[in-house]
Amino acid sequence: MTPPKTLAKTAMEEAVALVHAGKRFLVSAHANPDGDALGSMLATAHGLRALGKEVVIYDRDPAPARLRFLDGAAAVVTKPPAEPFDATFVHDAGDARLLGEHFPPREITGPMVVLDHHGSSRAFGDVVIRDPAASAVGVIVARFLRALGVPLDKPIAEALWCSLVSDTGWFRYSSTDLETLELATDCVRAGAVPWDFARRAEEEWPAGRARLLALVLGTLEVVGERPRRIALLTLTEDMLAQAGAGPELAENFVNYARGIEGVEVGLMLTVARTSVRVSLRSKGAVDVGAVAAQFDGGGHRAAAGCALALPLKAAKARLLAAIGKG
Ligand SMILES: [Mn+2]
Repeated sequence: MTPPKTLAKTAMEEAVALVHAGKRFLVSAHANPDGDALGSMLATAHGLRALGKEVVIYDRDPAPARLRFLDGAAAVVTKPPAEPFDATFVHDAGDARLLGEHFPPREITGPMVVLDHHGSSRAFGDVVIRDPAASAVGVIVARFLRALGVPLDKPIAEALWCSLVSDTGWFRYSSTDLETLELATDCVRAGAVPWDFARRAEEEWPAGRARLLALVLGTLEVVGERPRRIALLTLTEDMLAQAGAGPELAENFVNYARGIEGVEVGLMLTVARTSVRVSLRSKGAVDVGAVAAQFDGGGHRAAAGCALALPLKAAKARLLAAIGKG
């Protein structure tokens, strides 16, 4: 039996219709954009411009310095735009709070289209294209651009490549699937050069990152018994000052904690004045997204984040208890 035809449009069709109906669009992503947020929003922006649309890219924070070589990355504006748009495309955010406190109001944004791959309990947006199985938001943007009939050119391919490698850990996490690898092939075919990107994004760190890593690794604690061990790293403001580094240089340090034999969950705790920011990484047995959600944070099964308004010692105890039960 053929299923009954419905008149309801899919979210993808609604998003495509908004593009065709409009002229001027806002493109955005979560604050402190990472490689997936930046790459996916740049790819959407390039795709909309290829269709002759006017695009403003806004984020609360600028592109990370190491990714500013990407076409369009330096043009991300951090001052909230004040002129109205026909629609707004938001990337990699399952919670409107992640967009930052100054995100433009509805009168400015127009209808909000959310392209995201987080399982979200705080969903927002008028049109939501969500796929928690997508390895990166770039995969969803590629589907969107295909639906719009925009071919991959070199700037789009480089932006999507950035998104893919950032969220799959260079194609090694469990989310890496055929669609990811086929899209990666398409990106290379369209002009993305893997070593060019890797060299500029990952082989040109300021020396302060190495100095900071040395200090942070000195804090390593491993607790619990195999195969349910938990490894913790701690980053303090003193360490940043001593290393002459900003907190953005600590990106992915948490992977050193997870990458220890017998460890199931790696944590990095960044101590601020009144709270502790936590990055959580799991090898798969523990759902750290659910752990982070207990503390009003979020993320994925294998990678998540949250903040606890507690002193370091108390924050550690709460986290270890939550993971023990997880
Ligand atoms: Mn992402």
